[in-house]
Amino acid sequence: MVGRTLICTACRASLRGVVRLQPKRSHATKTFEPPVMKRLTDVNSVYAPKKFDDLESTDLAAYWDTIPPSNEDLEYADKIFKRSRHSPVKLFSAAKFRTIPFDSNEPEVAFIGRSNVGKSSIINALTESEICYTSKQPGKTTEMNAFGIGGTKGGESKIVLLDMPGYGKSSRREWGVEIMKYLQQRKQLRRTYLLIDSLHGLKDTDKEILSLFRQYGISHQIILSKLDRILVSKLNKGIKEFTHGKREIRRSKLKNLKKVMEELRPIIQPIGAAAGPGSLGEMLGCTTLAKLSPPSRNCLGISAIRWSILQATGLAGGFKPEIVQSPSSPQEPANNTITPTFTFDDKM
Ligand SMILES: Nc1nc2c(ncn2[C@@H]2O[C@H](COP(=O)(O)OP(=O)(O)O)[C@@H](O)[C@H]2O)c(=O)[nH]1
Ligand SMILES: [Mg+2]
Repeated sequence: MVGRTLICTACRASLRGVVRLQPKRSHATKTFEPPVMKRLTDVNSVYAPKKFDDLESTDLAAYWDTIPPSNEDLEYADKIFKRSRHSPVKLFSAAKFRTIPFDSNEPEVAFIGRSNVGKSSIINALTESEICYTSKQPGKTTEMNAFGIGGTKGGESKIVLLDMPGYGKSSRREWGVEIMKYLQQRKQLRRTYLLIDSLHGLKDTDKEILSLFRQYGISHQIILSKLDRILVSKLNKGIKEFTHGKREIRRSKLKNLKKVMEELRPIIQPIGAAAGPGSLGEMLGCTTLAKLSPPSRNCLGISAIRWSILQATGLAGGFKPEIVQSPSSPQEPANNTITPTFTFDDKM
């Protein structure tokens, strides 16, 4: 009873006209909102886990030197990669660089990384298909496999995705030789995506390949794969809950992912001209185990990778490259180069 004043009912009734002891009940239920409660709600929405469907493009990626894609950009990218009767299509498999068809016109992007890092699974997720063979056992992809996407009836594919044999466990030396030939000499190659397992981080072999990229000026970007492994609360136990349960990610896990990316940045973008051109200042992350709700059903982070591929191949924003045909041989593009339809004269 300490601190409380007791007032008899009669006095209370007479006092009500002079001092408002308590808000009228009808008034209280309609408009009275305790300010403290409101603040708590705000705090909760800031700290509450993020639902898969509420994730923003910057949640699973770092855009240090580039502009994050808008929702319209991501929708556009999803449309280009939409599965159809003509997309994806398998174009070729080659164990040797010299056996790859040299006269193709489509821009290419390649996926490389250690065995089992998830290269084939990412291509399947990008193409909404099972076109690539995936396996728990490392070393199962033994050739360079090319898949075309965005094709139409009677029209060739817009972009070619290359699934490469992995390095590291169960890999073979000659695969590395052929892959390096492809990366150094393929004129159609626009960007190489190096996959890093988000849980294991950069291994020595990854660092070696990064230094080769810089040495030979090969345009490259990092993708952190298997994000589920660092976004779940309890590894293994939490994975089912993550993919099929609440389908949400704790804010602390998202913050930790940003930290992982920041720590990798000085290694993938070493400072100094002598180091050579580093990775693109944009790091993407994805997991092929967790999907958005229908109708999208995209794996987490996949749309951002699609948008990045469109940018790498010059297909973002409706840019249409024109293939310059050599007059002497109409079958072959001159120098295999793609030239934009751009003119310097001012006649409009
Ligand atoms: N936890 C987890 N496992 C994955 C993910 N993507 C692929 N895997 C598994 O990793 C293994 C290797 O995948 P694969 O795509 O064949 O790797 P590749 O050797 O780099 O082509 C397979 O057992 C996949 O099911 C992912 O996002 N999260
Ligand atoms: Mg594979």
